[in-house]
Amino acid sequence: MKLYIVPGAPNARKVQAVVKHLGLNPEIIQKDFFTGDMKKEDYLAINPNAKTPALVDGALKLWESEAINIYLASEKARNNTVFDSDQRPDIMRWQFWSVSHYNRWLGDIVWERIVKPVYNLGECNDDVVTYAMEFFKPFIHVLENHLNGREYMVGTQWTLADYSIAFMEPFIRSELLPFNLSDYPNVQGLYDRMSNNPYWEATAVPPEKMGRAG
Ligand SMILES: N[C@@H](CCC(=O)N[C@@H](CS)C(=O)NCC(=O)O)C(=O)O
Repeated sequence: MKLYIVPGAPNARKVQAVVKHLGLNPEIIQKDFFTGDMKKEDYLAINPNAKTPALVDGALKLWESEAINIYLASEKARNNTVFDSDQRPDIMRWQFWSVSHYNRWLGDIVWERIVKPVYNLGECNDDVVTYAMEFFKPFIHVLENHLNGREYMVGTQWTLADYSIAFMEPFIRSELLPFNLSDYPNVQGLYDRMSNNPYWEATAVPPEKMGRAG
């Protein structure tokens, strides 16, 4: 198996951490975020969206981080708990909620307020941030309430749902964001636990290597 990643990129780390959690050992191929590497023809044949992560397993070319995590946990690892069969409906519910609601808007906010200015990719569009915040706020309240009295999104151990929700962990405490995480102590607790999750920690890269292949 080959796993294509951009070093430090949150969606790629989400899959890399699950790979480690499952004890899998695919060949890791680094793509560069800044040089148009993902727009080259050979990579577009793997992922026409020019994004990472992507997985190649024999004839299968799979993109979308959540789909890759489901594939790895259900097809490539035995006896794992991250995609426990009894809890699958609940785990998948939070994966879809993450993609379509929570991280859908948080991603826009992080992109405008942090990634663009910090990596010289253009000016922050504050209209986008205001619009995204209106949608994001009710969802972070849902998450705060859900995590009341819980350490994990589902059940009593790490599942794909936690990786799906908390993969913006490196950005979430930034002062550039238009909200304060400490206003949501239960959500903060999940990110704090994720930052100490050994599989997640093992996928971190130093700031100067973020996005750079090699
Ligand atoms: N929905 C996709 C998102 C993938 C994505 O946006 N990846 C980023 C890195 S975190 C990327 O490759 N961006 C390159 C670009 O947009 O040019 C997934 O979950 O796999």
